[in-house]
Amino acid sequence: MNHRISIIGAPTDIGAGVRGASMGPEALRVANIVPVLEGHGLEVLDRGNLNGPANPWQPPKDGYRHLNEVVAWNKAVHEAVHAELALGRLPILLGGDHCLGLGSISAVARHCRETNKKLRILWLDAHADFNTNILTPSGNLHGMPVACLCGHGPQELIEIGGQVPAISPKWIRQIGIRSVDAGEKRFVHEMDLEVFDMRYIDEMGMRHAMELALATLDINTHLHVSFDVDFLDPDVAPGVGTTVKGGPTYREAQLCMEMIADTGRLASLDVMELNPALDVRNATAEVAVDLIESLFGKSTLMRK
Ligand code: 6HN
Ligand code: MN
Ligand code: MN
Ligand code: MN
Repeated sequence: MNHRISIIGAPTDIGAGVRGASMGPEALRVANIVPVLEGHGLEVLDRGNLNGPANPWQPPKDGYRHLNEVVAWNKAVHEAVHAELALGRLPILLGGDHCLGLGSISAVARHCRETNKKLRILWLDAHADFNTNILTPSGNLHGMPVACLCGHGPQELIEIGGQVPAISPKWIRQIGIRSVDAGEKRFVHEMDLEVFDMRYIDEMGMRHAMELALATLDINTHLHVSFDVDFLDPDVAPGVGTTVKGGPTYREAQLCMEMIADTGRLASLDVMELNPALDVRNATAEVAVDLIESLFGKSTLMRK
């Protein structure tokens, strides 16, 4: 794995339905994300925070809330993430809400085109984030980034990566899903997304789900993890805007991260939707940092 890490903060809640994810980057820094990663022998550069428009807190227009502002933030994220990849570094995007996964992953996809890499995306989330302006019950763009990446969304957003669609649905594996809107569910099936939902994890276990999600990686694969903190059970991680009961336990989440680490293929990461305004003494930020530590190789004594 690349040992040169760049942290990029994107302090906005522009795509969310609840305010507060804009404070996520600072809460993750307070929870020691930088020294924790340095403690594992990684070289960490904190690039500071990106800038973008304020949240005007307006109702949706044509099924999209704050579309212009979401485009501006995603352009900033796209350029920042791509710049770090071009320098040969491993970017960690600290959100911010999950609409920014579009900017981040479109940058990763562009980098993979430029360097002839295969791309595999693990989408760890309670939600599929596969809505469109027609299907959405909320108009919130953090419910739409996966659809946008697959080419279904407003032109100014889907074209940010320079190629439409930015990715193929075949490159994604979704894990932990347990809240999908009715129209969104039909669209997930229509596009044939590979989803390891909570029912699957209950029946088959996290280990089997991850074995399948990580199958067919090879030496030429760029592995991107988009970690929506609401992936976790709310008992473990209350500090998110859209909690959904019945998520992975602390140990299941650790196993998920450890199995990703074991592949040695992790090459970029998003840590999204942490909402310090809803957290309890920064506990969710600390759990997120703990899991990120496992993602970068912390393991129990049984392994070297
Ligand atoms: N997230 N499916 C709901 C919506 O409004 O589209 C919730 C989306 C949540 C998005 O947590 O990143
Ligand atoms: Mn440690
Ligand atoms: Mn999400
Ligand atoms: Mn979510």
